[in-house]
Amino acid sequence: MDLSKISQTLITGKSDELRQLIEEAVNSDVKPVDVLNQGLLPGMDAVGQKWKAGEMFMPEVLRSAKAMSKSMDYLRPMLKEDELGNAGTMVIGTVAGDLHDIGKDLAAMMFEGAGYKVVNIGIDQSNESFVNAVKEHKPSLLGMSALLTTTMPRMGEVINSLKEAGIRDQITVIIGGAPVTEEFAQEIGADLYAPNAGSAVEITNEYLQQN
Ligand code: B12
Repeated sequence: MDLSKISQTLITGKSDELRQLIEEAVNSDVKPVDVLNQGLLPGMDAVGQKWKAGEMFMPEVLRSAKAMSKSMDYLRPMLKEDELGNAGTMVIGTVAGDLHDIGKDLAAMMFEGAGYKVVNIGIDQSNESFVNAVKEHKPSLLGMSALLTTTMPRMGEVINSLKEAGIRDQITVIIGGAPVTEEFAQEIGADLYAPNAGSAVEITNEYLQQN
């Protein structure tokens, strides 16, 4: 099945049609993780680009985002079936002042699919909430997302708070979000940066194998 149809339908935001296509794909033995990686993720990336280029407007973007969420609700239980085993716990959230969660939720889902127990603490999370969540859930991995250049500095602050609490060394920190870069990750002392949700698990697993 041509999974680019799924990308195209996601861009149009037609939830029912999209659901039908996803069901067809899954029923014709396409792996749910491929529906996500080769259908939905490229579609959502295109939505971001089209909005930036002025080819899509906010109501359309939101329609696509809603269709993406609904598709995620449908796919999530199936991705869990793909689990490779118990890879550990991950805490993930969007930093304070930032309400964007589509990319963060996609990253969370990819880690779930790879066998992590994911504790998604949501959007607009204070530095303290991140530290408290790490203390409470004792994850091996902490993921932070920021979509605004103005909220990116919160990531460095969370890392500093973790150091102050004496727990920085117990976890691997991975950051992401459209404005985030590898250089920025190094600057603030994060362990890892992933440019997209699709590559995040691979980057993490490679790093964990070497460290
Ligand atoms: C959808 C959207 C919104 C929606 C968010 C809905 C939601 N539930 O998330 C709404 C309408 C609420 C919104 C609001 C605003 N937005 Co907005 N938004 C976007 C938009 C169009 C798409 C973001 C998105 O979902 N992309 C699709 C996902 C799949 O991509 P992604 O988030 O980058 O995630 C991928 C990777 O980055 C990575 N990733 C992301 N997080 C993480 C975390 C980890 C741990 C890892 C490993 C990977 C990872 O994996 C993901 C999948 O591959 C972007 C444009 C863009 N090109 O990014 C603007 C954009 C981010 N928004 C912008 C702005 C300015 C705003 C507002 C200030 C607008 C306003 N004037 O009110 C507000 C701010 C609200 C706030 N306080 O946060 C600007 C930011 C500019 C900047 N440089 O700071 C952008 C870039 C648009 C632009 N070109 O101007 N927005």
